[in-house]
Amino acid sequence: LQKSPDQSIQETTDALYNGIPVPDSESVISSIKYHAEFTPSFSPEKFELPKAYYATAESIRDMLITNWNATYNFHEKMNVKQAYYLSMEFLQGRALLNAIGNLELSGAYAEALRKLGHDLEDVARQEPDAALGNGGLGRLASCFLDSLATLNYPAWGYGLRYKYGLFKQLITKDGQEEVAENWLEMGNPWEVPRNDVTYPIKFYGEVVKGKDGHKTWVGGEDIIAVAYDVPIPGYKTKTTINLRLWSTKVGPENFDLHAFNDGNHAKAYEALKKAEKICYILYPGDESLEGKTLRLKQQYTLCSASLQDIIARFERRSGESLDWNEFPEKVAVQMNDTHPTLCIPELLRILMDFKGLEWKEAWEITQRTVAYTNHTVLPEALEKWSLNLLQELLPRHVEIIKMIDNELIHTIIAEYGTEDLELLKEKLKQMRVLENIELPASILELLVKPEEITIVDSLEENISKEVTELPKTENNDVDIRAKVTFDPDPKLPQMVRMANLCVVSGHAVNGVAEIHTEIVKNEVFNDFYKLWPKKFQNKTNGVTPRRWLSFCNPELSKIITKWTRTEDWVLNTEKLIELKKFADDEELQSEWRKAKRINKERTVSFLKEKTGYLVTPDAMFDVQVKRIHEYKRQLLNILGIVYRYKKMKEMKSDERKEKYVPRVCIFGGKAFATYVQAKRIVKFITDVGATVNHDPDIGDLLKVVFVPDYNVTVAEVLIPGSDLSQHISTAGMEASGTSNMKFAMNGCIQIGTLDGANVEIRQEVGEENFFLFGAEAHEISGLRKERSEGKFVPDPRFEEVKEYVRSGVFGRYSYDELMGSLEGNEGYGRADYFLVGKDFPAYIECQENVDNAYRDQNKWTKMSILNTAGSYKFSSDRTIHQYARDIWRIEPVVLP
Ligand code: B1H
Repeated sequence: LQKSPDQSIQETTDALYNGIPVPDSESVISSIKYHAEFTPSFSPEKFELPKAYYATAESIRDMLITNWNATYNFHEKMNVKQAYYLSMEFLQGRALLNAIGNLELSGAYAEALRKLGHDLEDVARQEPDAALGNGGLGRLASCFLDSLATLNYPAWGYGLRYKYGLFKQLITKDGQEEVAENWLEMGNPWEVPRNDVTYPIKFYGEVVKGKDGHKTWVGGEDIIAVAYDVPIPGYKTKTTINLRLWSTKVGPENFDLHAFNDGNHAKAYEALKKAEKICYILYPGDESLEGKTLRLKQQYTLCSASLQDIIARFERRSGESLDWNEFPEKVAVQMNDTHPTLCIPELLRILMDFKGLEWKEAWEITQRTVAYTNHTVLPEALEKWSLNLLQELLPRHVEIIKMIDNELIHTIIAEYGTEDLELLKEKLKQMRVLENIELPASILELLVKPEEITIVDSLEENISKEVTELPKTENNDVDIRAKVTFDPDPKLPQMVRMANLCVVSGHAVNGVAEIHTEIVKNEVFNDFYKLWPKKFQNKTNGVTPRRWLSFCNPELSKIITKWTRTEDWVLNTEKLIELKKFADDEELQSEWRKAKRINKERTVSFLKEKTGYLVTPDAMFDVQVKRIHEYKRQLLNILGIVYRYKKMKEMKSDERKEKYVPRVCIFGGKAFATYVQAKRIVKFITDVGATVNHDPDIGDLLKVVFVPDYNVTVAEVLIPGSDLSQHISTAGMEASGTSNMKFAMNGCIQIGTLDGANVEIRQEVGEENFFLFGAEAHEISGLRKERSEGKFVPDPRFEEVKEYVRSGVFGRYSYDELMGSLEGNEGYGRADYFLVGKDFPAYIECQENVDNAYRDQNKWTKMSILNTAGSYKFSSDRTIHQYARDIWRIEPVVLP
């Protein structure tokens, strides 16, 4: 009997919902056919790949929706405490194979599509990469969502639905070129617009004070945020959580019909354009930010819409028994870096101005609700906003931020006392939320005798009556005031420090790897750490073993399952430790090598397709893929390659082959469009490749390939197919890194510095299975000082390699700036701030050790196995359990 498509969808979803083993390929076929016919976005005659993709995705989405609704309803009914992960970035990548994999329907879908004339892999390749993020920070958010769903935690993600995600990178003869990528062009089968979930968002305007002292923010620009929901399925569970992305539009009242009727179309659409612009594009800065109005509008849109939504849900779930003091018992808000900081004043504003709470109560509730994750200690990445810009755009929030600053000032005074005014002044200067802004008069009143005060403040309401009425004294006023406060420097901008705001307001502050958290506690936020030591925690990052091992590396996964005798490792990565026992087993080693070989062959075809270069899988694949940044030191890598090339050229053919292991050096990563130095590095790498790859003396001994447009999907191919991966940042500068974890899981050995999570990876996989080199974090400032004092003596090999580059071997492009940046040459920037010269000799020597280790394939394979075994700790499941237990205090909820 032929089932109607509706029937089969129902059966499929029922089966899933009731935990009945998987639907068969026949019901999958009906559901795909149904969508091909009844969810039309393509012409009816054909069933070609794009259409097959959409129909397949829609058929999967049907199943997700059933679980998604069930999850939502159950959470609603149980009224459990829920965590909300607020992030300006979610780097989701492709969803189809992930969803099919999490639902354990790979077999059924592959078979169904085969019967329909297509290959599942080909169909999956039709999906654009959802790149609503820049790099590690955004990808971490996406891994967290996968773990939250998998572990049945009641949690949601909140973000923005950018029309254009991260730019697409083209590599031309001039280096990197950026083009916009319209990932939504063909429609997005994974999102559900919720036209009934909208919130008003205001910008500009002014604050008016009613007779009762009640503040209202009026006037300005009004727009509307609309929810788009994306289902996030867990692995082997019905739990399907929600990623809510906001888009922006205007209400009909904002369309100027009069202007339109008068023929002034530009004016008619003005408000509309302004609103839509907000979610137009992801800011492509990684670890740096320009203080632009549009970015601030984006941040506020995320915070305001999400908080209004969370509060509405809390009120609805509370019903009759609404009690605002219960809010932190039901809601945990996690801020992914400082980008969503505005949710702090926004929560306070709603509680005070709309729910009628007093400051003290609202402040306490807010502190118990929000927590902050720090992802970087690079000074240029610590977000600050101009007070003027904030004042103009969000006047009420600035009042509230000043109140928070005031609370902090009181805490600082209580801590340091008023005896040593110089010390106090210093601490206030460093710790306040507001930078370069006069102390409120009410504070001055506390610090000095009334007759010594000059009134200086702007914050009218903080000046108590007694103080304003004090006679101003002539003698010594200014001097005494200068002791306790500091005059704002009119030449310097007045700023709001978002990280300080987060640290004061959050009940928890966490770093993302042990060494990073130590730096956060002992350096960057040391003053705050001394005030509130218990607030500070470490939560070492993790990655989802579903996407980053099970699905991207089926070859290796099969072997792991065979030798650990269970598929359990996908959920309990501790099971990977079992592999240690067999690290010397010849049979496992041979299977392991075969799997790596298959993955490398896949990389070979991929590189051929994307770059035209044909490389041999017999060579060692040496990979560095990440955003291009000076601190990540792609320059150290490429200079090491250049040195190797130079030495090879100086040798006779036989000698060369004797000394060097054949290598394919693979680079990938995007440079921020206006980061000139990073773009020079991209150009340099491609130039080296162009020379080396065509050098007949060298042949397969050395190849240098820059893979264009590195993204999640590219990573899923490159990581399983690499032998060696590089994580070589200047120590102390990479907060964690997460690709290092993915490489370890996939049995790649690392060459790296003692930085970020490398430290913990090395601990887990064993020192002998990690190639370590370079200066350590505690040495860096001393080394920089030494350098600036002209005491650093560079290794002759470093001088040699720079000279070689300058001689023009790699073409006519001027490398003076790039090489100059590595020297104490004022004209070219920072006198090797990232210590490439210092670490260069250690690096090339370490690379020789790598060669030697690789020659012994049994040894290498053992190291590879031990890397996978030791990677168990770096599952984001572990990380999420720790956040849930130590910060959010939420419990898993398993659907009945
Ligand atoms: C990380 C960022 C970041 N840290 C500003 N900070 C951005 C800063 O658009 N912006 O303005 C975007 C991103 N990203 C990364 O976070 C760290 O560098 C990695 O070391 C870390 O692994 C990752 C996740 O914690």
